[in-house]
Amino acid sequence: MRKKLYLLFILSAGFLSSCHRSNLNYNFPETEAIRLNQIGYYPESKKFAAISAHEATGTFYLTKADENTPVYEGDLSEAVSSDYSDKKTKLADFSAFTQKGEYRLVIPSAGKSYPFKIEDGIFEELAKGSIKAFYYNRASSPLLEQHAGIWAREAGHPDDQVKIHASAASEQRPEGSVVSAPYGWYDAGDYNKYIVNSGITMGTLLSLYEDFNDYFHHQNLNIPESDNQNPDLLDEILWNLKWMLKMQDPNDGGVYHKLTTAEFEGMVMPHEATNQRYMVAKSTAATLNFAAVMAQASRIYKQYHPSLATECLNAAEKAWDWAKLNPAQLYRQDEINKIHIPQIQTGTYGDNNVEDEWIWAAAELYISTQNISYQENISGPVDSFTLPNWSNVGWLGYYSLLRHRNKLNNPPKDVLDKAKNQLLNQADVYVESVKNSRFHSVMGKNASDFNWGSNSNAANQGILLIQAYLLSDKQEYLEAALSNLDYILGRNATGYSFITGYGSKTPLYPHHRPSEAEPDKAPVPGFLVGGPNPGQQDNCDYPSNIPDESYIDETCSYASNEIAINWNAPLAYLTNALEAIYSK
Ligand code: 9MR
Ligand code: 9MR
Repeated sequence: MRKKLYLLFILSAGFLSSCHRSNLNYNFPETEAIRLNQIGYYPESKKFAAISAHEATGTFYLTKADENTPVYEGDLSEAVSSDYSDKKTKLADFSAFTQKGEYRLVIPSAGKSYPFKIEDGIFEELAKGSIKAFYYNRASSPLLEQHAGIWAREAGHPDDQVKIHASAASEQRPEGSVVSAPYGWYDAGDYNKYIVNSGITMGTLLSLYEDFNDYFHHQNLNIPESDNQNPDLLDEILWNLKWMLKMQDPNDGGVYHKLTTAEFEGMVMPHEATNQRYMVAKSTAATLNFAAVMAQASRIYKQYHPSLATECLNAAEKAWDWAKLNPAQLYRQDEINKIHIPQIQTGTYGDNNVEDEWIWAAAELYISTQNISYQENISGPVDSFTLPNWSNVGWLGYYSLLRHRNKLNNPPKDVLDKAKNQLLNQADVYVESVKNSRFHSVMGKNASDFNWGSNSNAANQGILLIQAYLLSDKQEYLEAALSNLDYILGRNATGYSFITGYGSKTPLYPHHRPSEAEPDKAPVPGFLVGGPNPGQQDNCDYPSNIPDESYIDETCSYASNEIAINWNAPLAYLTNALEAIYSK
């Protein structure tokens, strides 16, 4: 039985102070065994903590963070087992406690948790930080102290002298000719810029703006453009958009796969990473990602930068035409390296199936132009729902079609109905899976949730649930989305809050060159690390092979502890969407 002990304390201030002087038996040592959202909870939302079953029995308590007096107590759940290990957890449910403040959770057999808050706007700072992270990864710009604080740094990578690699040579732009493609965000812990991964990243951020634009008219990120009249989110996205436009060959509309050094640079600051950069091979996947992003951007920026919006739409149509003529230009780095020098060893983002890219590009072009001829490429049967990732973007297209369903010329009713059904069915599956989950989250139901960048799966599942909420208004979808943010912020098998600088136990050694190159500083904040990945492709010394524990906070570990723009974008979506919804 839960007892609302705190009600007693408001009866008399004298009772409260004498109570907290005498009642020392809740003063337990802090333990990381109690897994909870290390930032906190909304007053009205579900609140759970988890603990491994053998460490916990009986009753749990909530105390104020700086006092040892219990304000709430409850019973731990029965042990919940895992489908892919013999580990069990018990859950503490304190959803009924809604008093604002700062607390700790105490389990006498284990200790007391990190402090956490119950507040309105609990994720407001994190929501900003998740977007500000993109600013910190800007290429071609110094970061000034007034915006970047201790992470101020010199400009790196002007990218105004990029060489056309042999794989990208054309009549007008022969091998070795020089082009300019400045700006953009570094992809990840490395300094290269890849169009395919920019695709899903930009699509996710632009969709965040389309879904919640009101919210962004008040958000201040303290970036160099914060003083102008436009939403900071759109200013930040613009930094990468300007770069992407330069990745299109104006002569034929094809888009280069990436702008990169031949090999990864060392662990140095941006301005010290000065090796020659190349434009490498045009590809169908890059060109269709580009078409989708430019088409979506054209409708969003129309109000702010009309001529840029026109440029984007023209670029999108030109890219589409190139893809029609070159539908099977897959990016095969091994093949390129057999015939060209220098060999290119950086990230491949090779995608052997571009069906989903056609769907996404067609959907965005159709929405922005209202030209029904694009329906040809989206009217095929919608398969079951598949979670978006950099190589699987079809559902970005369906999300957009559903978002604009009431504004379409001659809407493809059949496609829209199917997409809506499949989206809601998947959301129901996610809601169900929380019920038997060891960490009370959607994330982690299946061992297959844990791959390279697994934390982005948690965030992308959250996006699906927010889409379901927007279509249905059902609170349970919102709660399920929140359960995955709780997972990311510490209610998980590792005990880490996976975002640099946000939480009590956070990654200190992310695989991120600017963070590694200045080891005396805290890592650059606001970045979501990849997370548990039993693939362990980096051969670092992991503490566990169990899928949800296969994570190590070491710079060595690019397969579990790197950061990346396509992982931060869904984090930004999830946190900002929740804040936008809960602040209404
Ligand atoms: O730093 C690189 C990281 O961004 C990539 O995700 C990773 C996989 O492609 O590769 C990292 O670079 C490593 C390279 O692959 C092998 N030599 C050591 C490099 C730094 O750890
Ligand atoms: O996120 C990518 C992951 O899905 C792939 O399995 C992995 C190996 O190809 O590459 C990841 O992307 C990396 C990219 O290749 C280079 N920059 C860093 C990216 C994140 O680790």
